[in-house]
Order: sequence, then C-alpha cells, then structure tokens
Amino acid sequence: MEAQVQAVKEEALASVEGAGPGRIKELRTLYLGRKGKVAALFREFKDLPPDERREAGRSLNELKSFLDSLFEEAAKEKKVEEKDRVDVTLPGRRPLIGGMHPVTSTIREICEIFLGLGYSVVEGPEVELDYYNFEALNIPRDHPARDMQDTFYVSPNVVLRTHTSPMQVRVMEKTKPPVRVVCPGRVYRRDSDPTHSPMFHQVEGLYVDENVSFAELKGTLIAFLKEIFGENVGVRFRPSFFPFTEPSAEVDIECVMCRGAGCGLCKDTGWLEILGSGMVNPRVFEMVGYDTARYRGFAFGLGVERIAMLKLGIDNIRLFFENDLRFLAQF
Ligand code: 2NM
Repeated sequence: MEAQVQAVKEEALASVEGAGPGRIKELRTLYLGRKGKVAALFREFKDLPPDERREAGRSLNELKSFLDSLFEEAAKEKKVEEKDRVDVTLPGRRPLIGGMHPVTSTIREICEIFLGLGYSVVEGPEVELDYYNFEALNIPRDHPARDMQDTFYVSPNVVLRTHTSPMQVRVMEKTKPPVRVVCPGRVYRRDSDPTHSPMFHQVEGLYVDENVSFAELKGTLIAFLKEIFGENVGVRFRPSFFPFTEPSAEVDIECVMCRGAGCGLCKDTGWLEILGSGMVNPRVFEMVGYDTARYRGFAFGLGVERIAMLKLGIDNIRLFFENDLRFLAQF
C-alpha cells in the first residue's frame, strides 16, 4: 500500500507541472474525485488485513491532504501568472493630451487682433488699490459700482479689481502718449447666475494720442468684431454712460443665433450687447497728468466669457470653471 501511495504522489506532482487552470481542475477530479485514484486506494484499504490498516489509513489520509493542497497551490499560482502576463496584442493606452482652455484661446485670439493693430499687451495686479480701480477712473465715492454688493473689499483701500482698466491707469502714469494697450485678465464682482460668475475675464483697450476721434473708435471696434464674428456681422453703437468715458457707447452685434430675427438669446431684440466703449473722460487724463488740451483717447472693455459663450454656443458660464473634461475636451 505504501508503495502505491508514493507512486500516486509522484505521479500527481509530475502531472501539475506546466498544467493550465483547466487541466488542474481535471487532475483534481482524476485524483480526488468520487471515482478517482485516491478513492480507489481507499477501496483497496478495506480489504487489508487488520494489522496493516492503521499504518495504511494514516498514509492514505496524508496523501489526500497532500493532493488537496497540491492542486489548490497549483491553481493559485496559475491565477497569479495569468494576471501578471502582458498581452502584447492589446492596443496601447493613449496618454491624455491637454488642450488650451476656451477662455484662454479666446483671450489669445482677441489680443492677437489688437497686436495686429499696433497695440501692446500688458498685465497687472488683481488685488488693486481703490485709487486705481475707482478714484483715478472718475468713479466717485457714492457710485453704485463701489457698493459692497458689487465689489470684493480686501481692506478699506484695497479691492479685487472689478475691471482691468486700473492697469491702463498705471500704464498712463508711466508712459507718455501715444499709448496703445490692451489689458487682459481676471476680474471680480459679487455676481452669480447662469451668465455671471464672481470671477471672470476681461480685455480692455486704450488708445491715446493727438487727434484721436470717435470715428477711429468705431472703425477699430468694427474691424475687431468682423475678425471675431465674421466679415458679415451687423454692428450698432448705442449711446451709454460710463464715469471714465464721455461720450460713451455700448456696442451690439446682430444676434448670432437668429441673425437679427429675434429669439430667446437676444430677448427678441435681434441684437446682443458685446462691449462698452467711449472717449476717455478728460478727468481721467488730468489724474494721470496728461495734457487734456493736447491728447484725446478712446477706450473699450469686453467680457471674454460672454464672447466665448456666443462664439461656441454655450449657455452657462459655470461650464468654464468646473474643469469637467467632458466639456473641456470639446475645444
Ligand atoms: C469699458 C467701457 C468704456 C475703459 C476706460 C479706460 C481708461 F482707463 F482709459 F479710462 N479703460 N477702459 C472703458 C471705457 C472700459 O468697459 C466696459
């Protein structure tokens, strides 16, 4: 009996060598199944003379548990091997490639147009003195724009800039005309709904020289809007008011959705407000030390997200700031 047990043991050991998971299962049945080799030995065991049974019984039970763990270990090893194997026929994993944020590409596009018209691009602080954000722009102490409702105050004399014009004041303080600059950047206002975000981006432009006229303001802004929205875009100028310009004009373009027919986007007017502009108020020039008899200028300001939303057909400003790749990867 002992010799038979040894033989089965060696045979089993040799059989698992190199066997796949399916084969190991088969081998298990072949050795440990109801009609298997171990069961056959147990049947022989019954016919042994009583004095041999004790020894043989121990040996058989040992064989059984040996085979049990042999097949179990072999199956486990197989699984690990499969998991760690590299399937060289699988297609490779493509790395995610980043792209430019639509707000950034819109800022670039806007600045590029003004660079072509001879303007420089300048950037400045987002945390700004009340003086540059309001005072120097002829926005008086009691102006509604200064209200705590609209402006983030850092301290009584320091604010998060509500527009990028304070940077233009800084440029004028340091530079004699002619001045041609555009100022892109983040601005902050206490405002939040589908088309307003407490942080958004502006580009403001300034042109100062002798004999700058309102006709040049119109020509420049029409040329700009044609580059951005296409040669055939309709443009109109409406009288408006800003403390830092006089006269002031709001500029509309024909609705990009209904082309002037009237729809939900343009509230049935056929027109969309796109930027603010005007001839720089001489009081602003006085504050930066420019000779108001000699110099005139025009200025304008626009919201970058608004332009990007109209160009790309986006109806909620939040989408720009949620960093959802399902949105961002479309651009
Ligand atoms: C606007 C509308 C009109 C503006 C004025 C100035 C400055 F510094 F020259 F006074 N910068 N930007 C301006 C004028 C901005 O935004 C709607």
